[in-house]
Amino acid sequence: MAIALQVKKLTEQLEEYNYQYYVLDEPSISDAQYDAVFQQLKAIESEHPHLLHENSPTQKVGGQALSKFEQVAHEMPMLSLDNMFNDEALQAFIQRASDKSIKEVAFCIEPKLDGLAVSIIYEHGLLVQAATRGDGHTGENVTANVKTISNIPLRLRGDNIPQRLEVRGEVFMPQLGFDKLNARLEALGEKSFVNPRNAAAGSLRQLDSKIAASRPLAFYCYAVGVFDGDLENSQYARMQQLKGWGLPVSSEISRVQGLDACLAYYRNIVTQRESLGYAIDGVVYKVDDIDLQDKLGFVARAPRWASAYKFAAEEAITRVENVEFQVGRTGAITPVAKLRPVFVGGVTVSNATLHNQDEIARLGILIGDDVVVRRAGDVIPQVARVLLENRDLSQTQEIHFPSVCPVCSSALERIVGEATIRCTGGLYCAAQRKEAIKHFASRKALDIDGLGNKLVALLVDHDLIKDPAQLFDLTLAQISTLPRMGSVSAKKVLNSLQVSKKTTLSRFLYALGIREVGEATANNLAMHYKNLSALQDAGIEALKEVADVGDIVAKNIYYFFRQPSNLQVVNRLLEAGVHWPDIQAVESTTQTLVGQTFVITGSFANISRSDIKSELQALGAKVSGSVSKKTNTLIAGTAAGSKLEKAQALDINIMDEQQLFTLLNKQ
Ligand code: I6G
Repeated sequence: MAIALQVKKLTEQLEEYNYQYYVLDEPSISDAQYDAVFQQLKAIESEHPHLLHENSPTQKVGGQALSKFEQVAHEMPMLSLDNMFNDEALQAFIQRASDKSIKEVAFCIEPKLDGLAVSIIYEHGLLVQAATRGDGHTGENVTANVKTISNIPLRLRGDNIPQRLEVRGEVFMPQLGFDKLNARLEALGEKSFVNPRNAAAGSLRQLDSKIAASRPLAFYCYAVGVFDGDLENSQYARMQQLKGWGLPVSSEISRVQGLDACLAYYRNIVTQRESLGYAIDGVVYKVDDIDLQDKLGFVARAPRWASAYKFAAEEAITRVENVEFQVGRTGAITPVAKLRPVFVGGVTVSNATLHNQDEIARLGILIGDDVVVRRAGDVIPQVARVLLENRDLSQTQEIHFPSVCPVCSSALERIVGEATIRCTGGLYCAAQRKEAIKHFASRKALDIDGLGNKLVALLVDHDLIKDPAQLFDLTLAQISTLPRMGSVSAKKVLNSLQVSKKTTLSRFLYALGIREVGEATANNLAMHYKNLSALQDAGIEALKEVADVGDIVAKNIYYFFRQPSNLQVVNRLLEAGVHWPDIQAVESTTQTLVGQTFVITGSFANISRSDIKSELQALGAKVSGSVSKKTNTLIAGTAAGSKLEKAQALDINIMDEQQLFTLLNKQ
């Protein structure tokens, strides 16, 4: 037999065995038999390297280490899910979906794995890219690591596979593999992982894919992202399609109707939780009908057609050894219980927030008390209750709320109607200064690389900066004389500071740390006012016209810009050269495609699809995933499939790559 044909046959044989083993859970041969075929293929590939394909089943071993992960923009944002914590919330979710439907609504349900979300793209059936969720818009390119995960096919099998298909799902580490990995690390004298989720995250973020390959990771798909062509119109049926193409889908997935069946599924999974062999933290409910999903749409960053019913938080008993008072960015004083370390909800907990003075009174807690601590998912550990029956008055002490700020000794104030007590020191208070500067430099704000918490603390403690604007006055000499800061790191920080000056109005507004102005509100303000001075001049009533801005937020913004010290910081930042593109000017000169809807299909020789999408959006266009009567133009690359046919049938304008480049004004 010709060697190339033999390679093809052995490859197909191994792919079929993998499918039987990992997807169907029905192996047809022994491990030894599998290994014999694997070794045969490997031997041929090493003798005939030109026949070695990068997606060969032998290539699940990792390759050269990377120096860093590249950033990947998601073509469709990777959203998060809303959470539900009781049966009533589930009932309300089902009701909201049912209100939009004339038929009884079916739900596709599956356990919520406690791992990391990833997006995997297949083109012409071959795995070409895998990325972490990141912030939902941009993640890290972890293709080399994901390719080593045993149950992820490097090539899809079967018929009618979309030319381009993005699958989304969870990478996780099964319990058995986790236990073995930790035993191995401990035997080597290395640090073990605290829980399977951290182990999965640590493994997926290995720059050396050979290390990732040695880690027992697994994957289950739970959604389709972008795709060409047509898929089934039901979530459940889509998941079965993915399974048919060789992708692993949870065997617990089910389609049911009605509250009783939805609740029964949840209760059943709770009883099975310990025996599943992997960590889960709830159950995900999705409206099954994709048309109904589209009708329900999205709210903020989560779909209205899906929600996660989370398991009750885990609890453990421990002792309060002390209570400390932390000062936050806005001066809020938060009492924090320092606990005898206890393992709960997958991590060792030694701090729990007591929120405020009212909560201390409500709990009736004393230092030295035994308490029940509760932790769910990523939520900050809470003290659920005090075990009064264990209290020994000779061993307990009352908690005294400080009468002045524990950091700067400024007076404290409590606004009527608010539970929070705040330090009045503002940026005079070193704690508020540190938090304000950390916030200013954070990723969603000015994103100053290298300016981490430790360096901020050093800068403030050495009295080098008192507010964010002074960051831009720092000199090489000042930074490099700080402990553990050589001149190389200092130069990097100065360079990052320089780079960060070029920003956007929305990042700048968020960075200012105005109380209750988060990322989304900052963006709404920027889009509404378009420039800083219009926003600064706006009155409270006018501010309330901006999306998501209510009375309290409007007042926070208004008074922020009436405070001379804040205005001074803003002006000094502008003088230091912090700048952003003028939104109005950009819009009037470049928003040439406003009101037009584009669809992109096929492959392009000189530009990626995500770049086409970003460029069109930058010109004001809407980019949609499917062709309809509302589509103005289809951008069709090579091997464009059913979207091209549909666009032709609907007589929609079609552009090829060359015409697209003309439109985008590119060479
Ligand atoms: O975070 C998630 C976990 C599980 C999900 C999800 C899921 O389905 C089983 N599905 C969606 C649509 C999203 N997040 C956004």
